[in-house]
Amino acid sequence: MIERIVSKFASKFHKGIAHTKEYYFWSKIPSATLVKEVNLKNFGGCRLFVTDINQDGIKEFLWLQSAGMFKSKIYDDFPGIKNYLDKIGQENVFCLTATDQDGNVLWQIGEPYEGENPYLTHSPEHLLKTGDVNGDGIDEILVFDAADNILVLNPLNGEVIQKIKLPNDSFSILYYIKTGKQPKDFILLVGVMDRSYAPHPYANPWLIIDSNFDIINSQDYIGAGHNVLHEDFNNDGKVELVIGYQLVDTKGDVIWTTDYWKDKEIDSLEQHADYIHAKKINEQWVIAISGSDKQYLLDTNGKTIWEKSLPHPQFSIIGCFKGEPRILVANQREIINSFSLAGDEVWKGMLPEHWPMGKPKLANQKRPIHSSDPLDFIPGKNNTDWLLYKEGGWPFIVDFQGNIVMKFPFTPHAKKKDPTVGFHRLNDIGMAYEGEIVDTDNDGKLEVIIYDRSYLWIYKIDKLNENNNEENV
Ligand SMILES: [Ca+2]
Ligand SMILES: [Ca+2]
Ligand SMILES: [Ca+2]
Ligand SMILES: [Ca+2]
Repeated sequence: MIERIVSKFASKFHKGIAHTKEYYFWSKIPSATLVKEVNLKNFGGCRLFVTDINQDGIKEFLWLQSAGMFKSKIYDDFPGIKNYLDKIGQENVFCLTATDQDGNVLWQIGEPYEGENPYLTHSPEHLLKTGDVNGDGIDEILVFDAADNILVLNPLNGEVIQKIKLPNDSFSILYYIKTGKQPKDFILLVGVMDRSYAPHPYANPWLIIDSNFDIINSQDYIGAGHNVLHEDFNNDGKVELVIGYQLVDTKGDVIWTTDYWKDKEIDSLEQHADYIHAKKINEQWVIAISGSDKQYLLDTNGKTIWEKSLPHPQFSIIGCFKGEPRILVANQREIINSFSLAGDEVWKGMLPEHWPMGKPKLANQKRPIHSSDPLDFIPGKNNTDWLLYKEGGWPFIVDFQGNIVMKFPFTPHAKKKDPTVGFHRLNDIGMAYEGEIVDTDNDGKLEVIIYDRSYLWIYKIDKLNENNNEENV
């Protein structure tokens, strides 16, 4: 009995020390400045898109409520997903609301979700893009509906001016890509985020749609995954696409396959490109690919500079730490690594979970977040860049070597109401926080927007560069 009491006391004592240490650690981290909090009422979305919809020089907010890739019936056979959808009675979630930066509604299409439990979503980040499709100089809004259409919307009032019918409901990635200077010189690249219909491998096929909204190509690509790049990678004045491990022209033809995967069989589920990022360093493109079981760094000709086996690299981004290029890799199930351009590991660690207002009760899994973009890039001055980290709860800013450099003050509205039905990934039911890096007030400096489905907070982060200046003096 006494032993039990002593052990209980010791456990409480250790927890107390850990809590005090954590409190002390965060108290030393500089704070961003909260400039605005906005109640999102019933229109708050799982994803925010920021764009100047009426071309008056002031950015507006587009709030999307959608099931993301789970809009496809292909997931109806997945027990965990089906179970949640059936329990809460979710179907056909689709609502897009345009607001000003104070949350005043400008227009809305669809009906706001009114269910008692949060709707389920996954990877809604590529569901909406903007681009001029009719040559009038104004960018239309292109967005997937809850079925198998892309809607083209008048950005001034949300009116549907075109409906592009897709072959099925598995498509949930969209890019608008300019291919030349004329109004008709653009393509829409449309892809599958995850599960595909037979006979296509995982995250395939990819469609190229021309300016007449005709599908001019449909093709499977090796290792296709959750995002693509479009840049002039070979300096010939034309845009190329990186889809999976292949460089592709804007007609869909393959220019190269990276040497590692040339003439080899790939397991498209276990080895696809989870995330692709590229950067020009000394006038040469380098392409970082997080490939599910390996991390790759490629040159612009598709040659592997280095590759490493890691515990499920999910996301990688190229940035700068004190003037040195760094490739930061976030692994899905374990650690984060930072590599030099040559492939030397310069840091390895785990960023902490951070729930200053308490962790939602149904968070029954350790680090239960698995998003396609766990970190947002914040370009810095003086050759140091930063990242907004969103996978550990309430976001914070880190540098490219895992140092925590800024925290965000929060209001009581940041505390989550516990849902009555749990889902294993907190962010899929809106129990985590999203972020966007945007110059909201056009002062030439970036702000951080943190949001959930109920509230938005805008922060000034100017102290980052100030602190950085001091460090370099
Ligand atoms: Ca505007
Ligand atoms: Ca237009
Ligand atoms: Ca090119
Ligand atoms: Ca600004």
